[in-house]
Amino acid sequence: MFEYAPAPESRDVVEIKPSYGLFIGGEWVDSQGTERNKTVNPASEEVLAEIAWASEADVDRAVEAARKAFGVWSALPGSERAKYLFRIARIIQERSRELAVLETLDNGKPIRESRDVDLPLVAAHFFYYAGWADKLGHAGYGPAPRPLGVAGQVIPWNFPLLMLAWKIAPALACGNTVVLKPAETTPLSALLFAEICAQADLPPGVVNIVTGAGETGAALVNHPGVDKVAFTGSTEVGRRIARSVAGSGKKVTLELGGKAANIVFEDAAIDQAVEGIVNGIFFNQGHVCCAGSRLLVQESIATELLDALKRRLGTLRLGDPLDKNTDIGAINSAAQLAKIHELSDLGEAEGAERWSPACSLPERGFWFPPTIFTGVAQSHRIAREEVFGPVLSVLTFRTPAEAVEKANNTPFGLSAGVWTEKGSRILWMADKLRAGVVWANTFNKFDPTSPFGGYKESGYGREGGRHGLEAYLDV
Ligand code: TXE
Repeated sequence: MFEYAPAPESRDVVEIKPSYGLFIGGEWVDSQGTERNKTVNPASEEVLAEIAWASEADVDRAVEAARKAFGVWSALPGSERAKYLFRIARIIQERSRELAVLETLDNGKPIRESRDVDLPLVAAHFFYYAGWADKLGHAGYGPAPRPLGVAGQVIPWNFPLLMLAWKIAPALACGNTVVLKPAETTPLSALLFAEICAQADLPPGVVNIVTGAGETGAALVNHPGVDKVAFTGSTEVGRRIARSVAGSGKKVTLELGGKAANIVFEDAAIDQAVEGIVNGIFFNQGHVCCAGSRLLVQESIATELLDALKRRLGTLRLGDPLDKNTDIGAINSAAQLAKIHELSDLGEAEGAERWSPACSLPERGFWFPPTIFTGVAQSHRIAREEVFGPVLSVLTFRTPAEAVEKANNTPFGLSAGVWTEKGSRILWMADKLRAGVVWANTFNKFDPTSPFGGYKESGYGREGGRHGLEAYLDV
């Protein structure tokens, strides 16, 4: 680590209330249950606010409000719905500094990422789906695409506002109404989004936000008034949801875990690949479902590549997420930190070799240094399970066929990366890799026009692009 001048973003740009209720039917209401939760800043463990935990009765009220609003919202011409979505997109842009700081405080991600990646993508998704709202009767959908009704949406903590945008923007564009539950450790940006809906004069009940833990999520997805379930989170909970709604007639999309291979061939541009590997696994502390958590490197360049990668890791700055120079922020929660420790310790116990650059961790908060494991076998749990942290497992291969075999040797199938200067090899690999997204000579690139989603245990359904609309329409 070398010396640098801190450049902290002001946390005063956002006002955080001491306590929050639920946003139901366009109003802030208290939860009917007595339980409340505290959300903390993972970089300091400071309590940011008290959050209501919605009970079954609260979920009931929210679904009722969404049902009532559905009649009005779905009957609006698409061009009218578009105006609301464009308005929301513009307010997000106007308030993006506030939203970015809030996201960083509640989640622990570096401000550079929330400011330059999350927020621009959030606004872009609302703009993109606003553009679709008046075109749904055309563009190959036939004469009568119909919204599904009330969407129950449950999202995780790694990209709180972006996951909200992925879910709410297409749902609303198609004429559905929404009850959304953010993750228990990162509710604040969704609550500020509720304020933005009110600021945009969105009709009451079109968007409802209920905060709470897994029980609230379960009450929502199992509610008989919900027509469509959209979930992003762990494979385990996704499985539970799929089981519990089976036979209910609800449409379901699940976006679950991943264990992506980032595959580097000997003819790749090494410097570019190193940047892609770093971005692939250390972006957002590795709290990314499509993170490039397995590096597959061709044996002939393994030493050279690893040396370059280690040199680059030595330049990463870990620390205050509000500092604009920070590359690696805080781990989102004590529970997630414990999971990263457990799997990493296991990696060592199973015989892999662990390496981290010299770096001091702040005393308070939840932190984990960027870490590389070499000598990893395919059977090691660290090579098979999602760590969801800044931990890279390195494996080697000799031939393209072996690379494909190893890359596909996982129960997941969300994403993959290929680094080579040979175009024909990119096409061949993209065809053979069982992954919903294959990036070539880049990684973690997102765009509202592109469908995203997994094969196998990574879930089903697609979000983003035209395909993302299909999850919210019946024809
Ligand atoms: O996820 P959960 P957790 C993976 C990652 C991580 C692990 C655990 O490997 O280490 O999951 O994270 C709500 N019915 N991913 O425990 O529990 C919950 O309140 C309905 C990958 O945080 O799946 C939260 O809003 N909802 C992933 C959301 O589900 C339920 C992102 C996700 O929490 C519920 C997050 C239930 N029974 C974690 N139980 C990705 N694909 O990006 C919980 N929830």
